[in-house]
Amino acid sequence: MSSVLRPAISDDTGSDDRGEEPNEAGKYRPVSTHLAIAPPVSVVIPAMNEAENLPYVFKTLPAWIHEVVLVDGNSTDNTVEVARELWPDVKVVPQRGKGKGDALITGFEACTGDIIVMVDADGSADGHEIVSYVSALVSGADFAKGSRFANGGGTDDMTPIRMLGNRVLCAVVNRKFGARYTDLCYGYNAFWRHCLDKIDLDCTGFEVETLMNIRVVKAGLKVQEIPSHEYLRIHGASNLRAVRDGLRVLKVILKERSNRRALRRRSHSPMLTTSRGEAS
Ligand SMILES: Nc1nc2c(ncn2[C@@H]2O[C@H](COP(=O)(O)OP(=O)(O)OP(=O)(O)O)[C@@H](O)[C@H]2O)c(=O)[nH]1
Ligand SMILES: [Mg+2]
Repeated sequence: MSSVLRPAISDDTGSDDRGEEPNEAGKYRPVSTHLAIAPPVSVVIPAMNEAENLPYVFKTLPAWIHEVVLVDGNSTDNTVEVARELWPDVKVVPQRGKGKGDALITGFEACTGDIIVMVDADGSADGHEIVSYVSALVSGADFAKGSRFANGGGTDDMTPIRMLGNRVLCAVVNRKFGARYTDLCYGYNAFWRHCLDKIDLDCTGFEVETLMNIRVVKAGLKVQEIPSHEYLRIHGASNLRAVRDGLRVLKVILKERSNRRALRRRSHSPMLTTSRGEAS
């Protein structure tokens, strides 16, 4: 049996169904009558004027998650009030700068869980899928990457132009970075917190998911794709602009590629030595 998946606590005394002592069992969050999970799971929700959609988002979040961190992008509707009403323990973090990337980076810093799940606030993501992401992580993956195009996934929310752009950019990333992704620009992903140290995120906009997907490959992390269904945004308009944001994604790909080349050149060039033969 895995060291992190254990039978759930079966009675009020806290002893599990093997009669073990409660001190250890108490750390596990019951998922079902036969399954519990040990690592605390934080859910980060970037939200900008999503008050009308939040009821649909929170409704699907599992009760066993450790915390919800909502990053508010200076909403002018009552996003924050609605979030507090729906999830009284929600941790609301005001955004420092602008853009979804900035919001996510801010949210990740505020998380206290070992596992972090990114969920959009427009009602397009089904929180019931979180258990699939978490299962992949506790089974050995570092990064569980949602995919609308892996077998079992789907989308109701992509225009043909966005689908084409995503496919082309995904092919470029696969070719240039040796990945085997079926999706590139998707906001539903999960990872162990330690990944953040290895990918050192530094971007502001919708290119954030692409940057993460490239850097996890460059860092040699173990990535597993999770089939996911993207539903239609329920209320309001998308903040994404296909051409503007597509170009930002392309720019990130090219920049990461040239960084990689520069690194390779540096590691292949003979070490410079001083006149006394010391490495400089
Ligand atoms: N805090 C914050 N959240 C943002 C910002 N921009 C977008 N978001 C949130 O990021 C999530 C994804 O944004 P969407 O506008 O739905 O973009 P998308 O999912 O790529 O596009 P659609 O599929 O058309 O909905 C939503 O929850 C937005 O509220 C921002 O600048 N700040
Ligand atoms: Mg959306």
